[in-house]
Amino acid sequence: MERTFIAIKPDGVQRNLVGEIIGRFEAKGFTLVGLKMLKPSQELAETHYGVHKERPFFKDLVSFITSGPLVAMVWEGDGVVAAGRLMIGATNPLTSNPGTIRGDFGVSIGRNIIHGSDAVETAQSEIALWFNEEELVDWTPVSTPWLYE
Ligand code: DAT
Ligand code: MG
Repeated sequence: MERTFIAIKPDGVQRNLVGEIIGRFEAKGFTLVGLKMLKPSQELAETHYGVHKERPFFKDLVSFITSGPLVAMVWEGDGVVAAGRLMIGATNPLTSNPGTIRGDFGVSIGRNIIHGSDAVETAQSEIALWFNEEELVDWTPVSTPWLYE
């Protein structure tokens, strides 16, 4: 089964969107296999956003993401990486479709509530960066035969 890394950023936590966001992934039919709240270190944030190191917004992005607690999660399911990105919406909340998390709850690109891995390979490296193997739980929800034929 595919897995993706999802993080509710400090703005999503401060705006009390944790339950709403977890509820959307649960209702969709994905399985939560890892969950923790943490205030990420500078090093973790810089590694996570390493691909954006040369971008002008990098410094602000890292200081924002380390500014408060975030909720780090691993979700599992068929096609969860791409579907998670669809549920999250476009990077700029002003152009994210209504019905997406960013489209429904955000107005600013630097406060876009949530992160989701952009590809299966990225998901694997982000999960390994944020979680230890023993923090991830293998389990099969009783709803599985009602979600998958
Ligand atoms: P996404 O989070 O949709 O994968 P990304 O990987 O291009 O988007 O960028 C990572 C984060 O960096 C994004 O969620 C918000 C911030 N960001 C991206 N482009 C930005 C910009 N032009 N100005 C300010 N922040 C930006
Ligand atoms: Mg990205």
